[in-house]
Order: sequence, then structure tokens, then C-alpha cells
Amino acid sequence: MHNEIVLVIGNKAWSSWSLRPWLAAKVAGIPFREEHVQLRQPDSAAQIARHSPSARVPVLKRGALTVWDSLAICEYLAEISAHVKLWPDDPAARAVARSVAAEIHSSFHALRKELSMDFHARFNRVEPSDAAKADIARIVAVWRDTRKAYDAGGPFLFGAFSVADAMYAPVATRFRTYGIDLAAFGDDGTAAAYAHEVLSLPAMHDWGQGAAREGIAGGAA
Ligand SMILES: N[C@@H](CCC(=O)N[C@@H](CS)C(=O)NCC(=O)O)C(=O)O
Repeated sequence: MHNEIVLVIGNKAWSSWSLRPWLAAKVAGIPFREEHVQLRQPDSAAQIARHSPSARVPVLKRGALTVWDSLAICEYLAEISAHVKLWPDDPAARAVARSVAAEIHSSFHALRKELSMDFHARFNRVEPSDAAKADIARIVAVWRDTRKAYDAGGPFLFGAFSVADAMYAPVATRFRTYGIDLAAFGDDGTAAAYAHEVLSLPAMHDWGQGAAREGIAGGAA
């Protein structure tokens, strides 16, 4: 079908960048077909090159259109979403939501490296470096402050689910995987409750089932 949206994603166990637009599309109810590439294989680069000009997944394809990079794909989904708004209505809230989405996209390198996404794995004896601890504390502050400011509209960072939540969803899985006690990083319970809310989304459950079906044993890189 010419108008069909195809989302090319990596392994659901590991590909945190793939989870973000996948989740945004699911929550928005935007129909799409998944195509999978296997990461960490000898031919992964060749598989990805068939789809992606940036040599990375995720990639969205629709007819002649190719959109790459998780945040650009989320922006496209927000523009075509017919029934669910993926950014806050209020321009000021939208600007802050874009700030926190941009921040996770461009920052938190220590957290991403040390606590990589491994959906079903559980590692309880990981001691984050000082840099990773600073990342965790910053994320706790972002979650706490946005939840407190936009609490009235719903349980997500800006009330209703938005691209900002899609961008941070892999972090909620990482905190679970590595047994991170958010209270030790300045959380008053708000950030932990938010992480629980994200992990309880039916779409997150579906992603987890997909990860389980891949049959890859835990073993974070
Ligand atoms: N900035 C990109 C990063 C995408 C990225 O790094 N994707 C990883 C998988 S999660 C990838 O494709 N790696 C290539 C490989 O493993 O060969 C985005 O936001 O989409």
C-alpha cells in the first residue's frame, strides 16, 4: 500500500531509540507495519543500510518519504496524528516538552553507556559512575518538576501522554533493569510513580512481549 507507514526498528530488547517512535505511534493509534533488523550481527550494518541513510534505526518509510532519527520521526507522527495530540496544546508547555525531549536526545551519555536498555534483564549490583549518577539525578529532577507543574492534565510528564514520555520511556526500563532506587537521587516518590505509569502502558507491555519473543537472553552491552 503506497500510503502505508513502515517503521524499521532494531531488537526490542535493546533498541531504545526504536522504542521511542514505536511507542508514540502506538499511543497515538497511528497504524504502521514493523520491519525488523537484527542488531549486533555481522550483517547488521548491511541490513540497516538497506533502509537508513544514517546507518541507524529507527527509520520511518512512507511511499517515497524516508524519515530517520527517533525525534524527527516522533515529530512527523505528531504532525500526522489525527485523534491524539502528541505535544501539549499550550505553547509554553510545548516548548518545555520539546526542551526535555531534546535533552534526552542529546545528553545523558554516561547513563546510556553504563545502563544500556536490556528490557527483560535484571542487574542489581551495578554501581553507576559519578557521571551516570549525575544523569540519574537530573532525570529525576526533570520528571519531578514536570509532573508537579503539569499534574492536572494526567499522569504523564505534561499531563496527557506526549513525545516527551516516548523519549524517556527507555529510561524507565533501565531504572527497573538496574534496580535504581530513585529516592537516593532526590526523588520524593513522584519520579518512581511516573516510571511505574510508563511501564504500565499497554503498549509497553506489548513491546516487552515482542522483546521476549526475540528469545535473546539478558546481557547488557
Ligand atoms: N540519534 C539516533 C540514534 C539511533 C541509534 O543509535 N540507533 C542504534 C540502535 S538503538 C543503531 O542503529 N545502531 C547501529 C548498529 O548497531 O549497527 C536516533 O535518535 O534515532
